[in-house]
Amino acid sequence: PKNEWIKSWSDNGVGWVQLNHENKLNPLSAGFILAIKEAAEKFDNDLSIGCIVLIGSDKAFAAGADLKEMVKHNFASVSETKYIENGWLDIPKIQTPIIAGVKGYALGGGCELAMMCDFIIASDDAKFGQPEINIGAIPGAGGTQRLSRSIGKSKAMYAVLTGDMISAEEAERSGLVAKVFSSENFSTSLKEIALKIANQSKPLAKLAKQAVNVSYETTLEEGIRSERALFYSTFALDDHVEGMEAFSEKRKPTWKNK
Ligand code: CO8
Repeated sequence: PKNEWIKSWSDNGVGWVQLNHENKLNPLSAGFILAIKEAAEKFDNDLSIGCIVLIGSDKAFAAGADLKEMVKHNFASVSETKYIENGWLDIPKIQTPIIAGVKGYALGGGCELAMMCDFIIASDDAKFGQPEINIGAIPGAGGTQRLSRSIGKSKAMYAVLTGDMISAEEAERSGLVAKVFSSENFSTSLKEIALKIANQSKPLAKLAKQAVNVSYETTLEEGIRSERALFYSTFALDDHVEGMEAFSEKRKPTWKNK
């Protein structure tokens, strides 16, 4: 893992992971994605952390797979080295809420990495896209699947077949991005959102995340059954009792995180 390309720090229950490659476009090589995964998993295992945020540079969240590495691969080597299986598949398994904070480019693997997070907050200069078709490939780390589920078939097909970039404004309009902020307000607003989530009851936030994620993976009937089971399980938490009591006593809850 290329840990030297990661800057990570925690602040008031928020775990920050910054992609900090010397090339500000953050090309995602195999070693870099492993380091990103390790940094995120470290925060996921830290009980003081209630929200993880992935960010890049001012120029790019990440401009995709490291093309200087990818050019050396052939069919045998991508399967033998588990090019995608190593690292990429672990990021959606993070249980702590995880936000992608996107400034600049989020292209190819960079767009796929952002979509693996629970939601995306963008600066108004952000540019999303799956340009793989222009370099002799197609999206390979979930892009065709997550983009379709996020913005619908028509817009996903348009993006994947033209390779054109999607502006922050269009990304918000079509639901790829939860909120867009002007580049001056981006960092402060991202911090406020992360802090708000970090201050929720940690077990409740994880259950809520798990419940929403089921909607991606199964039928409506199965999803509703799963949601109900998770909802009933919240009644076993001290924080459920605290939330109910705080409401009747007209005060703010003090979460025990159990
Ligand atoms: N990988 C490696 N190096 C890159 C990459 C990249 N993805 N993107 C840019 N660079 C390098 C350039 O080669 C250049 O290096 P040098 O100075 O040595 O020539 C330097 O970064 C600066 O690049 P530009 O001069 O092009 O910078 P601009 O600001 O003019 O343009 C762009 C920025 C628009 C981002 C442009 O660089 C670009 O189009 N990059 C390629 C984007 C792309 O095609 N991404 C998709 C990659 S494919 C992919 O992600 C497949 C995903 C599959 C899963 C991932 C598995 C690991």
